[in-house]
Order: sequence, then C-alpha cells, then structure tokens
Amino acid sequence: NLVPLRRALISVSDKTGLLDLARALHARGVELLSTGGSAKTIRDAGIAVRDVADVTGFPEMMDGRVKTLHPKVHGGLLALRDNPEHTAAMAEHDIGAIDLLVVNLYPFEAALARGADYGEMIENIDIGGPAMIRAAAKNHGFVTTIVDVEDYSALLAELDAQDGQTSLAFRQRHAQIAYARTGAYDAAVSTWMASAIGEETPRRVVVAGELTQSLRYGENPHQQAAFYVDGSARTGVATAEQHQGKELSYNNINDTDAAFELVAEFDPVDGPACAIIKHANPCGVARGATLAEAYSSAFDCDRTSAFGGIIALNQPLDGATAELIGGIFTEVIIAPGADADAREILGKKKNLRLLTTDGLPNPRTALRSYRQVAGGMLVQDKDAGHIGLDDLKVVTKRAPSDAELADLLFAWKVAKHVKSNAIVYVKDKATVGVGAGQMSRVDSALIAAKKAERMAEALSLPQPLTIGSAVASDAFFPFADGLLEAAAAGATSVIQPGGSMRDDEVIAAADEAGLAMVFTGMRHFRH
Ligand code: 93A
Repeated sequence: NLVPLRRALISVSDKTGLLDLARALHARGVELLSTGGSAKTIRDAGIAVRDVADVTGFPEMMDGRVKTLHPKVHGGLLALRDNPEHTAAMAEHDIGAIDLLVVNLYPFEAALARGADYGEMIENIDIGGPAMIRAAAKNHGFVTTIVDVEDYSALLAELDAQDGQTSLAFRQRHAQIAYARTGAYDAAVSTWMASAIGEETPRRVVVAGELTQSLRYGENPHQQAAFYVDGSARTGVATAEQHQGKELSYNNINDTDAAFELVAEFDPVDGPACAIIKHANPCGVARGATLAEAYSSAFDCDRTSAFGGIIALNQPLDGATAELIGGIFTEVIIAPGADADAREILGKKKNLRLLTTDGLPNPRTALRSYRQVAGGMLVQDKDAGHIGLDDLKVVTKRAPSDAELADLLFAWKVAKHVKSNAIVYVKDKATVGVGAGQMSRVDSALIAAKKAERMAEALSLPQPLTIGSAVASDAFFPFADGLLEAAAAGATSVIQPGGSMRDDEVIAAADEAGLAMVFTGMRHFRH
C-alpha cells in the first residue's frame, strides 16, 4: 500500500509554508506542477516548477475561473494505476499521473468575515480547487491529498518515514480531512447564500465544524467527545485563551459558555457584573461598584451551589476579585482579560482554569442554534431578544419604583439564561433566589424562595433577601398560584411576558397583594 511520490500539483491561495514545502519536495526528486500565482512564487525562489497551463495546453482563462479544469489534470488525479484500461487511456491522451495534490481554497470564509459584497463573495467561490480535492481524495488508493498548511510537516514526516512514499493509512486519513474541507466550504457558501438572499428556512442546511480539542470524555466518562469550532470566530469559550489549569472538560465548556453568554448581557459601561454557573444554570448573578463586590454578591445568592462553579466576569479580572474567588474551589473563570496581580494570585491554584478573551460575546448578534432530535435537527435563531424600559407595560394599580424597575430588568436578563420554568428573585442588582428547570412554575418559585431562606440562615441575616425583591418569570403565570408563591416569599414587584388566558385573574391577585407588575410581551423559554 506504499505509493512513491513522483509528481505533485500545488495550487494554493494561502502561500504560507509554500516555499519550504516546494523545496523539500523538489529535494526529494518530486516534479512540481503548479497554477499561476503559486507557480510564480515557487519559480521566483529558484525552484524548478512547471505551469499547469503548459501541461494542459490551455492558458488560465476567464480571470482564473478555468485553470485546472482539464482532463490532463483530472485524468492524472483519477486514473487507477492498476487498471489496464485507465493506463491505456493515460498513454493514449498523454496524461501523466499526479501522486500528490496540495490545495488550499480561495479564502471564501475570510471574505465572509470581512463583510465582502455579493460580487466579491461569488468570485471567492473556488470551483477548480474542490474539484481536484474531491478527485484526488476519491483516488486515495494512489493519490495523497493535502488541504491544510498545517499538514505540510506531517506530509514531509511521512515521506521521511516511508522512504519517499506515503502509506494507505496516511492517504485515507488525509482523504477524510479533504472531504471535510470541501464539505465545510460548501456549507459556508450555502449558509452565506441563504442569508444573502433572505432565505430564512432553506430547504437544506449543513453545519460544519473543525476539531479544536479532543476531550477526555463527554457529559459522562463512557461518552466520547470532542470540541469543534464553527469558523465564525465569535468571542467566547471557543476563542478564549487558557492560561492555567487542567484541560477543559465537556461540561466545563458547556457551563463556561452559559456563564459568559449570561454575563455579556450586562454592559460593562454600566459597571462590573459577575455570573456563577452550575450545570448551565446561574446560581448567582450580580452587579457591584467593583468587580470584587459583584462577585461576592453573586456568591451570596447560593454559596452552597457556587462550590465547584464556573465564574464569568464582564470586565478584566483584577487582583482583589481573584483573591476572593480563590477562597473557594472554582472550576473555571472566564473574563475579557486578567491583570498581572490576578494572574499571579491564581497562578498558585493549579486546578483552576483561567480563560481570557479580548472582549465579550455580543448578545444581540443574529446566530442560529441547532439541536439534534431523533431523525433530525431543529434549527432556530438564538434567543437574542432584548427588553428595555420602553417595552414594559405596567398592568397593576401600583407602578414599580425606579429601584424596582432596575431590579426587574436585571431579573429578566437573568431569567433568559435559566432553564424553564425559570423564576428569578433579585434585590439591589443581585439575584437572591433562582428557581430553575422545574416542570411547574409554582415549584420554581418555591424552591428559589426556600434556598433564599437557607442562605439567610447560613449568613445569619434577619430575614431572607427575597423580602422586598423583584421577581421575573420567563413565561406567563398560567394561574395566580405561582405569583402568590412569589408574593409569599416577599417579592413586591413582578416582570413577566403576560398573555395568559387568565391574565385578569393574575393581575387581580397582584393588585390584591399590593404588587407592582409589568408585562414584557416577550417570552424567554429555554428548554
Ligand atoms: O477559479 S477556480 O475555481 N478555477 C480553477 O480551475 C482552479 N484551479 C485551482 N480556482 C481554481 N484553483 C484555485 O486557485 C485553487 O484552489 C487555489 O486556491 C488557487 C491558487 O491559484 P494561484 O496558484 O494562481 O494563486
């Protein structure tokens, strides 16, 4: 299964590493064929190379749209070397075998990232490159296909190890990578086209990902797992830099994402904020005059659950906050930066993973979310819904005070990130009770209140912090019971979407209890 490398075709947009590769192949006696720009780069460095145009007898034409689409190229890639009919055809038409294809495609994804216009995007759709990649990869019994600059060194190592040849296993591995590349490329093209033409529910969708990390295991140790990036380069856990600590686990990545997306709802312009996450749900979120204060208020919401939690900050981590966080076991901290003090303090915590990014995720960008179900996939817009003061409708006799309004909006932002049914109590811009993931809204209201009682005991407070709090419900109260539960816990103001058949009953109950209630007209289910 070893195949000697005699002739290579190189056609690359990204010229990184091209000369080293060309030189190394040439030194191993490999004949080089190449397209316009690639050939020029190689030739200018004094390395012998033959133009593909010379091989095909056709010049590159139509702005390069047609340069390698020719039987002398595709025959050389596709011919089965052990098939007499194929070799006879090669001889008859003077087609030389191509043993190695090195291609990287027109930078469509980069054009997308810089917001190129329609015409420019179209010109960045590579046709000849993917055609050659797919041909060479199909014929991996004889041909080696390399599509990533980072694989040049693996190719040269293989040639060294196999005495100038490649093994079938090597060619198979790179054929698989090659098809993933052309698949991802066309996925990017079709996704771009869907948005360019305003097709909201395209008849077919494809999602692509590139391996960034093999994980030790998945949600549980018997599940294999890996982390793939989608190429969007969105600021977040996928683009974060890890400074210390063990490798992130599957659950770490999931929770860190939840934490950072939540804290990003709190604009740093309005001051520091901190979110502590356990099992993808917040167990404390707070603003503060300082980051340290935000952290300790978030921590005070549910100190028990915060143990082994994941912390996200909306501002660079400072020394004072690092000192406080270091007081208990924390799995991960993610922040848009960390100063030298913080780095030094946390450096002693070998198990703590510190991640930094160069900014916050933008909670308003339009993104798609994908969820697998048996036999299919659900696709929807990510919940980028946002409610401001102007969107609120006061429905009770009493209108909320300014302080209540601020806490209501705070609670509403948090509720969006809590598994339904979500009930969130907030006092002075800090959560004081979070009820998550219950099948009944009443239970979520109750559990959050119970936890607040327990925290009050633990902190020796005169009364639970839910007394005088603002409460958010991610969806409407279908009956008055959930609302009454929140009132019993001491909430004095309520934010909820409204829209229940029994809104009248719920509003009457709120008035009876002296509550101030606002409707958002928007729901934040999170299932
Ligand atoms: O416009 S194309 O789709 N038509 C082709 O026939 C073709 N052949 C190779 N683009 C084509 N390529 C691409 O040209 C390669 O995939 C590579 O990205 C690029 C290299 O061009 P150059 O060597 O001129 O810089």
